Amino acid sequence: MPRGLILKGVGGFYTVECGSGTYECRTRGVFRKKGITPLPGDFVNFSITDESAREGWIEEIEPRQNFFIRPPVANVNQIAVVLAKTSPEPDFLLVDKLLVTAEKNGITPLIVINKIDLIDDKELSEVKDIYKSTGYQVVAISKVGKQGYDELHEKLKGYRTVFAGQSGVGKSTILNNIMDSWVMETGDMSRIQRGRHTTRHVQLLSLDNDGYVVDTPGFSSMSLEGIEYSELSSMYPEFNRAEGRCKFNSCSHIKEPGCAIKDSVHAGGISRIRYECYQRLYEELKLQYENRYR
Ligand SMILES: Nc1nc2c(ncn2[C@@H]2O[C@H](COP(=O)(O)OP(=O)(O)OP(=O)(O)O)[C@@H](O)[C@H]2O)c(=O)[nH]1
Ligand SMILES: [Mg+2]
Ligand SMILES: [Zn+2]
Repeated sequence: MPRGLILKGVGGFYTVECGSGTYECRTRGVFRKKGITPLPGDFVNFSITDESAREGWIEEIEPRQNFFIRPPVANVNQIAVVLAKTSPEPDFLLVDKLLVTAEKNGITPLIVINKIDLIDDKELSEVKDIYKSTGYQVVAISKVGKQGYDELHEKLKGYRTVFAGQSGVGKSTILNNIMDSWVMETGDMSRIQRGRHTTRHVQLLSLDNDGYVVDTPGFSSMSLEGIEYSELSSMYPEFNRAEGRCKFNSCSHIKEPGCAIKDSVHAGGISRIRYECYQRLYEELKLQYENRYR
């Protein structure tokens, strides 16, 4: 039975990509009975019912490495967190929520600084410095002259990447530019809609370098799910390196004396913005925990 990857699902039909192109597949009632809905990003085994019409049935869904509810997509292994230094003003807390979610799910984060045509080198360095000690990959890009896009294309190679971030940072613009240059011809390729309040189907776009990309609509807020406040610091990679040197073993890096994290913030090793987001998320998660039985 051929194995393929679901690119999208619309009205009970799933576009399944395999080595020889795409097939439009329906699903067996048995999935519905089990309460399983196939998602874009699912790897499936399918049977071909009509080769010339390229139609088939999805027979099996492979176990998922992970899945998101919003956007509904499975098996993502990279999150491109898009931000801009200006227009809109960056929401660093949202950026950290996305980065922490990536860490929690074992997904590689990629930081994409967009709209660099609107800022100078000094401002760009300021943003880069925030994430320097995280060790995360950073690319700086602009739609003007497609600056940095080749480097971005390179970073997408071999990954299934979901683009996420605040509304207006330019995710759809980036996806459209990527589509113009690097998307494989698979069926209908309607352009990604811009602006707010546009409903559309989540779709994996197949790149020419074994990469896949998914756009998401922006959001103004997001809550962290399934993370304990006590494990938050382990999701800040730059904290992990300094952690052993805190005076108290159980240091939460909030109020304790002799905290190596706070020392590092003062010395400029760890970014103050990252630390302040940590503090806010810690308090938020602690409150969630304390109210868990209410
Ligand atoms: N100056 C400049 N403007 C950009 C750049 N990229 C995107 N924009 C503009 O930013 C605005 C928002 O872009 P979108 O691509 O719709 O942003 P989005 O992140 O998809 O927004 P949502 O779908 O609401 O989440 C548009 O007017 C774009 O033209 C860039 O590199 N430079
Ligand atoms: Mg958009
Ligand atoms: Zn500490």
